[in-house]
Amino acid sequence: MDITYRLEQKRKVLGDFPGPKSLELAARRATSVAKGVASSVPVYVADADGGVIHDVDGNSFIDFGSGIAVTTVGASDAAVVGAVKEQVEHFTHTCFMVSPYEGYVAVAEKLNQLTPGEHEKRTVLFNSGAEAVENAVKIARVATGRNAVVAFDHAYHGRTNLTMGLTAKAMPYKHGFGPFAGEIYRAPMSYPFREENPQITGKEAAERAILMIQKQIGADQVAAIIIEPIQGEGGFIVPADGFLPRIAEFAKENGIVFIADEVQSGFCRTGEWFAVQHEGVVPDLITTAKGIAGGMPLSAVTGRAELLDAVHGGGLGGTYGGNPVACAAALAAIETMDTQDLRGRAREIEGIVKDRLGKLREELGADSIIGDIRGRGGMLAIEFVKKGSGATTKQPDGEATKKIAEYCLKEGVIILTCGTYGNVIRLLPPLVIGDELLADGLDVLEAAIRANS
Ligand code: PLZ
Repeated sequence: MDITYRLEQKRKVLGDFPGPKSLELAARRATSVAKGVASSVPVYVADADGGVIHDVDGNSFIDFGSGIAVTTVGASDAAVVGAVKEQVEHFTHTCFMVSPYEGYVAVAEKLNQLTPGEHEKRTVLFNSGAEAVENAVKIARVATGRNAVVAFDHAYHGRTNLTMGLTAKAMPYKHGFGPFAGEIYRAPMSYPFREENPQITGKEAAERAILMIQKQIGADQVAAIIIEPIQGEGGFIVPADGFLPRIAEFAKENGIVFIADEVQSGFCRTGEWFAVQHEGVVPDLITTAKGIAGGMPLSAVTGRAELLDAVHGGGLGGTYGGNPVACAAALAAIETMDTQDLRGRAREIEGIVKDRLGKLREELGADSIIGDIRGRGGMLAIEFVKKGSGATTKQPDGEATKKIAEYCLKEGVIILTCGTYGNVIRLLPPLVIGDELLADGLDVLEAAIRANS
């Protein structure tokens, strides 16, 4: 990695925060912004670069969240900023459905080339992850002439009506927002840390899901199986080896479209371009967003040409889908990922973090609150359990998790939680974070875990 940062890569908290400027903005927000939108931190952003976020009162936070896995190349990568500036000076929008432009085509070519599989591919662009997921399901339904869609326990696929239905967790995502779309079925996931039988293999866990599909839906009724190769909001759950390949194989045997939702796990985050590549799985459709465009809103469905081209002309689209500024940003972000070898950097980060956390777990002993350390690349997590329950009941400790995140924030490290039981801390630093800053952030996290052990 050879990066010149614009902002000093240092953590700096000036006593108590939120400071006066953040408080003033919070007061304005209270009377202007809908209460339903929650923010993880109480400070307002002035600037962000590399691994730091500066607030309006002069504090500098270490960013372990990347705006939920988005700013993989940083929040103001020079190449992305340059490409965006260049594009806005020419045109900000024409609508690809009205008057098309090269950027859209170039992003489609890039995605077809980068996604797994040597088959002929096509891509369609949208704005958000949810929109991509929703369209992947539409495509699968048209291509198969079937209706049913299978999602998994702990899944997160978005907040629109169809994707809420696919998402597992009720509070806060679905509560009160129904009725949900029909023909959505939920299959059991492979969740190694919480399996009743810890010996169950990935293949066996897949057979458990397949049996449910066969008995409760009928394989020939299923248009698509959708899965996050590493579940994000659900708790950074990495299925046991062999689970994904068997599910993909079952889909293939039964004419079911296998959709990998790589909105969170894609674009170098896990140490490969896409997380399915760790197990050599080739999805029929792949949904991407977040990291794809260095923070600009862009998402995509990429996959087998015969599936995407099964949709009638005019059947896919949207006013802003594949916005030219977002496309320019995507091409630049992908270039940065390539030239800075951010896949390699993600693997380095995995090594550094797992080494530190592994040592801490050893030191704190088997009955500590650290239940599980897992993840790949720069998508890593710690699942916390009530002290002493780790070897037996594995009782989730959401309280301790919250306190650890709060401790980190107070010390100037932004850390996100997740998980069905709210007991997982996830680490999603920008992959361009430097070693020193990463180590400093981990020092804080370690202290936070010790203080709550
Ligand atoms: N699929 C796998 O992770 C977005 C959303 C957090 P959008 N995850 C973060 C929140 O509270 O809203 C996500 C994802 C996976 C789809 C989505 C949806 O992407 O861009 O938020 O629509």
